[in-house]
Amino acid sequence: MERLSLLQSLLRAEPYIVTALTSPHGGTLVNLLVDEARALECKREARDWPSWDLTARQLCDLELLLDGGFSPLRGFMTERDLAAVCADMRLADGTLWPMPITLDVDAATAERLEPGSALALRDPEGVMLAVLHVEDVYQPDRSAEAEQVFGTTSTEHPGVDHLMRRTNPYYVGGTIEGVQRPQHYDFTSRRLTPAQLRERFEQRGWGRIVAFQTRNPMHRAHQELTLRAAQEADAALLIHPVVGMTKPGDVDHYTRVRCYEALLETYPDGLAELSLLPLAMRMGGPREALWHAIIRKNFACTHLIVGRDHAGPGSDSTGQPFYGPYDAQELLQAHTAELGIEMVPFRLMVYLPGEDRYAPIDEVPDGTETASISGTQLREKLQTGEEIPTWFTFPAVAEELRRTHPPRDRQGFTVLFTGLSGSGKSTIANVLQTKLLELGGRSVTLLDGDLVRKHLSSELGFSKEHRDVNIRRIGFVAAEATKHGGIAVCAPIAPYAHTRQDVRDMVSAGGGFVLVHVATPLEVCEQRDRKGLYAKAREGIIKEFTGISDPYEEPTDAELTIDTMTSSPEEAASRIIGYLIAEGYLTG
Ligand code: PPS
Repeated sequence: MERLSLLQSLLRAEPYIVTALTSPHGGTLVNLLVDEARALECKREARDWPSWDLTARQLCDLELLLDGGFSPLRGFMTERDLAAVCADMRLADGTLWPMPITLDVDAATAERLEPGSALALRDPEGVMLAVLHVEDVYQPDRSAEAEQVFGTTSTEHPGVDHLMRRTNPYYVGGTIEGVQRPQHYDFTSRRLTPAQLRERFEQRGWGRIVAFQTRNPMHRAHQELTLRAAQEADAALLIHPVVGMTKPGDVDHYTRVRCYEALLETYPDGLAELSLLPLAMRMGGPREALWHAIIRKNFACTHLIVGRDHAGPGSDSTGQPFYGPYDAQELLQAHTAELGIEMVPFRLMVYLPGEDRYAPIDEVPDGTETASISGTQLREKLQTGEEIPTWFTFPAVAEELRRTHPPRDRQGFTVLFTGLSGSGKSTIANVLQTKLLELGGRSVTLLDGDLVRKHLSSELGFSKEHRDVNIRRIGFVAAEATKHGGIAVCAPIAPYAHTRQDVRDMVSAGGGFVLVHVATPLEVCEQRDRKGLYAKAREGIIKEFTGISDPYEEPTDAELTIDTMTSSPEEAASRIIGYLIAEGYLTG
């Protein structure tokens, strides 16, 4: 679509203020923020409207909608647009747009909405950020969406996992009026909007700009790649890392930004700019690469570097990659003309120790010695405190990573026991706590099932919903203790696999996580029946009893399985200590 006709259609379709900025850089930029008078009016009117507190993902999406990073979108997708995007990577009007941008809400909120109504969108503190003028409310087919967008329904894919497990059941489509931008307090001078970046490029006299997208710390290979790309494209360089949401388990953005700032110092003067992108990635591989290109065009870039497995989630648990390593490059190639931004494709960069330089793997003659350090290998080096070679990364970057990733024996960890009532969890947890205290040097928090229910979760029952809340509370406390270098030993039944996974995710962000399955069979627990609960459960006096009238999902991901028929509590605790020493969490 031409700039002028897009601008006309934007203004014609809008009953309220939508400004559009045309710049020599990038295409037409949508700006959904209204002026002060209208913002005040919206806030006043909103007293009678339903409200929705935006999730972390939705906050990221809203910010890019408001500032025009998602131009030409003017709101969250209607059912028609979503169907077209899923099927053809296009909006219903034919504009190329590969990624669903939807607002998911719960049933209670959906019930209060209909076409023509307004929804106040608020940040987690309740500050109103925007109005959504509702066009439709619909229930999406999330499996079909997963299949079409990500090419799989496997929840091992983080984008699918988010869609299937963390997305509310209703979507609300409609246009947006922005009242205020989401507030950030970190690295504020580095968070340039598309309009600000356009201005910056103009000030610097940059006409050709190649963007580098990343969600990882940057090392020498990345610097070499970006320098080569800038040279090839005869362009200046924008290092444009994602600081919204990335793949679970990634290095946190605070650490990464300090790493990027250290690296920026090593670029030739006047060549590179660093700006932070508040994007929530979906890890959608080729489709996501196309999306990244559209976003970078909005941020006034003329080129985008696309390397190996761009925005891909890697492989599933069987080692099968979700996308081919160069699928993203192929898809972008096919759409270059329509995109209006060029791709600079790159192969994997490898180090040539004999020549002390980096080169793309396809330019390395057969038989040449090469070296590289994978993300997993780097994590291992950080965990063990092993030296990180200077050919791999700049010392200042390594130093930043060490500050937030101390070796494992200085990190906190959580041991989560799971097993049926009466399986022996509490007894082993108590022995483990005592042994850990005997070793000394760390604080230990014991979160036993019964104790937690007495104090932290005293108002909860045993419905699925309540059990989930209970386990997430335990996970929250354990994650806090772990993050601060302590040890949490938890012993609830934790019967559901997905809630255990949530605890694993919460804890792993700040330290180690060990799941221990106390696998005492139901018959044995029932025979022991130390508290007389099984008898009551069989008589129906206690409802929803795990193993009798409520399910127990056996873990398939436990680090350790304890058989209480063949080992005593002391032996079980010793085995766990042995595991913790072997994994580097404790020194022997
Ligand atoms: S859960 O599912 O993880 O939230 O359960 P948890 O917090 O560990 O609580 C389990 C203890 O509560 C007692 N109890 C029950 N267990 C299972 N199902 C039902 N309906 C139930 N009602 C009471 C029981 O004593 C459990 O203690 P343990 O130590 O596991 O035997």
